Amino acid sequence: MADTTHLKITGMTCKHCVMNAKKAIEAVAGVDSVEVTLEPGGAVIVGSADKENLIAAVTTAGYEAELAN
Ligand code: 9UX
Repeated sequence: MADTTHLKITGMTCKHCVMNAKKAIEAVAGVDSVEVTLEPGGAVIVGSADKENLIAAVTTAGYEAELAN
């Protein structure tokens, strides 16, 4: 069953940051779709991806993430 994960993301300051975070999240196993917003900084991910893997991907891309739901 597809799960939805909401992340709060901090450290994104421009539209390219949003694209970087989106690509990083899309590369995580189990992600079906993702929308990333700059203001407020966040992401909504649909799929079966492990939540810690999602946070790790955003962190590796250079931003900070925490679960928002
Ligand atoms: Mo914009 Mo973000 O020039 O990591 S890409 S600040």
